[in-house]
Amino acid sequence: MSTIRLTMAQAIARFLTAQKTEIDGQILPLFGGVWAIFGHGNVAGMGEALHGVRDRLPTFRAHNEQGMAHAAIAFAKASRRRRMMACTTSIGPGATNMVTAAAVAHVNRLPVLLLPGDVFANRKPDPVLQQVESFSDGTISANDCFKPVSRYFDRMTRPEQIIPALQRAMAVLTDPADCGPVTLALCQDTQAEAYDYPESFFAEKVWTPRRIRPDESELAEAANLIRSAKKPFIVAGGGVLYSGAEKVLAEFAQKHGLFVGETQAGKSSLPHDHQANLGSVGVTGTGAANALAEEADVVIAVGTRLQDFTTGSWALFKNPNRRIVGLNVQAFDATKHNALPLVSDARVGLDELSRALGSWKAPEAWVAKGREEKSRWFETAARFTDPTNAELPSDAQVIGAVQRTSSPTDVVVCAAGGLPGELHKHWKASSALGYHMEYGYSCMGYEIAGGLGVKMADPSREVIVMVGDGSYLMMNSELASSVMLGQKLIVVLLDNRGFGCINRLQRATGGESFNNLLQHTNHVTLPDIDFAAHAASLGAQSMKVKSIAELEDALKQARNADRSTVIVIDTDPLISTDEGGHWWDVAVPEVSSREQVKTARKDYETALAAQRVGD
Ligand SMILES: Cc1ncc(C[n+]2csc(CCOP(=O)(O)OP(=O)(O)O)c2C)c(N)n1
Ligand SMILES: [Mg+2]
Repeated sequence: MSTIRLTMAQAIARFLTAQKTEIDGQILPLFGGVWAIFGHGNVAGMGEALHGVRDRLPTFRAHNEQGMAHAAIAFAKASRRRRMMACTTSIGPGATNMVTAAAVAHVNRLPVLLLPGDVFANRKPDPVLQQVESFSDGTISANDCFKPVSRYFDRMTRPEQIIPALQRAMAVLTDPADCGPVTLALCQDTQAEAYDYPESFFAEKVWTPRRIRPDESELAEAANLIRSAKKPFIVAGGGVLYSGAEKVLAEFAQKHGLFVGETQAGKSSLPHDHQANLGSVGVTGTGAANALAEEADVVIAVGTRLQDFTTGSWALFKNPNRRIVGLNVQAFDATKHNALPLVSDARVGLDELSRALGSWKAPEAWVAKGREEKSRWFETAARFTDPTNAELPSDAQVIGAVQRTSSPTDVVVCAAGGLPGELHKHWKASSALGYHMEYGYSCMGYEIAGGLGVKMADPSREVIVMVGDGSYLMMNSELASSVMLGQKLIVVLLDNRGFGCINRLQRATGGESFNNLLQHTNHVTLPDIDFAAHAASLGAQSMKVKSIAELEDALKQARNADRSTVIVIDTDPLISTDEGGHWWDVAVPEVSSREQVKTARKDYETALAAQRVGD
């Protein structure tokens, strides 16, 4: 067996360069690059190794470990999980800064390879700078925080351990059902230690996605159930996009007379104007999709985790005889809420299901209802996004302006605040992956870093990041990275001077406006934050606009700009779209001295009665 003597860090770098993926017949590196912020925990080991492969595997310097991991996660999502990135950090704060991002990847089922530095395996210099010392357990380090938010976790204390560990890492990262974050904690001394690695370990490997085919009896049962349906309805989740099932879904819906509601992760599965697409479903759903969801007797849930925003906290699907077909690669999801599981890749599963259904079609009366609901919703929705002269426009009116100046291939990126709900209802996605919403973890601060990852995944598409003032203030530093890397973003920053959506939620649950909008906080001076000046200081172009008309002009200019551009607009914190949507379970206090809370509690108890448990 021929071997090559490398440090463990060099072996990791070399191994990563050998992993390939095939996309549309083209062989590409599986890893689009490595994000790195160095410290004593990785600069000598991983730093030296990454420098050695920089012509084959680029290293990108970020400003915040959470931000760089967000970029990596967004890159994987925008690449339909067919490409990914790695992230290396120092030990201690550099590592734990990345834990929240690990949770983002874990919840959203997105592959990312996290390589935090760790304490010395030989423990000779203990405690090293930034070491978290447990009084009771010598094996614990700061990196144990990654365990609950990693699909696979391992700690490298000997250089040869990386051989099985990387093989297991690849198995997880490329598995459509199990994929998510992999954390390999790299002890600092082990990174620098040499070993005679077998050459075969570094052989090129091309990964192609495994398409899980349905089990025959599950398929037959699902087809039987669907054939019995009078009011069938499809919920399309992120799995549709990851499997590349958009075309098959469109054909399936058309052939069998079915309508589709899209989840946040599933939005853009069908073009907005496809006859079967009723738009968003759930808490932030369109009136059309929710009207059908409420009555549906068979819900075909494709590639969705069925989180509360999709199921209206499990009160949306109101038909007492309703059954669910869970078409999912992951049995954990396929069997949720007593669903009839159809464990399968979305594309293959829909294709085979269609064959099994033959010429079966949903009853004409139900199809007619879907058509009517759709045209009614689009008339209703238009008035929320139409142009306005209002001094403080709503989020929806800003969305309208962005939509009017956008092109069909643009990607809109968002994650938290009031915008996700408004975008889910109103954004008209024309092409697959044109809507990139991180709404599994809805992590404030994902937006700009995520936008950067989306742009790196497909630089040919214009990436428009829509972000609230709260999210922007929480994390904006990868804006500087986007300028440095020449990866242009258009950022539309909606400044409503605080946490608008949580203030509205607080009021809706009977609370007093408290600690959300800046004006309702403990303060000596209310800051008048100049976001345009802030963005300019990070190297971006920026401007503040005073109206929707000015916004549209600025957006057109931004499209021609050669670097990231931030457009700031003041918005109304109190308005959101009051049409469509569904109840969401947010627990209201059982006792309170506030009359408003008592009233809200009564309404809450009434709403809870519609929540289904166990079926
Ligand atoms: C990291 C993180 N912390 C807290 C929250 C809870 N949260 C959700 S939206 C929100 C306010 C967002 O403010 P902003 O970005 O200005 O959007 P707005 O609500 O004003 O539309 C908060 C605090 C969260 N989603 N993520
Ligand atoms: Mg805000």
